[in-house]
Amino acid sequence: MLTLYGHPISSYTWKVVIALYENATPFESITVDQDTYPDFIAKWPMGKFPILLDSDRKTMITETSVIIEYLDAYYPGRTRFIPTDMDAALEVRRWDRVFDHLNTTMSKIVVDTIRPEGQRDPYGVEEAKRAIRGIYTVVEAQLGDRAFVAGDSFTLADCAAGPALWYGVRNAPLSGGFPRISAYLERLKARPSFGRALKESEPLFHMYPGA
Ligand SMILES: N[C@@H](CCC(=O)N[C@@H](CS)C(=O)NCC(=O)O)C(=O)O
Repeated sequence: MLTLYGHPISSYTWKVVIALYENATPFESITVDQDTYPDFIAKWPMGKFPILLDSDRKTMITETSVIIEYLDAYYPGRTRFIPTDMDAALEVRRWDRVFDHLNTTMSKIVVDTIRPEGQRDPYGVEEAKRAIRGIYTVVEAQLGDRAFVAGDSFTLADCAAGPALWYGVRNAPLSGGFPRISAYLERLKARPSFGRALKESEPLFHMYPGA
């Protein structure tokens, strides 16, 4: 039995949930909230979610990229997240890293909006926006006429891309530029796995800062 500790509006949780939905992999979901936090933090004092517990294999996996590689290895399905060819696998991992940079950088902008007055960091926010523009530039060039970011099939990198871009464009808008990113995000949203994750987040979306 797989158990995922996460949160319905957390971008990194979406990344893993997308991978689980891709292959209809059964799992139990535990929302990290006031009630479950003590149990979660005891398991993973770093406090970063999601984390995945596998009771059959008596193991706990953390870090979303590793969780998805784990699913690909031990719970494989129709969608394979890491290509078997080494060069292709490196490309997938590389773009996964780029989108995790986007995800983490974007969250600096979000967190700044909920900081107490006097403790905001306008310089850090500008720096984050500059970094995100650089990420958009490399992603736009990479997409070319590819259907997915690392080629013709949906992989780990696309699991990372959907949530990072979805939140990214809300906090650092594409502003009419980056047409390939815009079209790519629409393709990702139309994918049933991501569409389902988005739909399920709706009841709690009011919790998102600035929603
Ligand atoms: N590198 C981590 C990042 C996970 C992460 O930052 N998750 C956010 C939620 S979307 C989180 O735990 N935020 C709470 C915190 O940083 O205290 C991963 O890929 O799993």
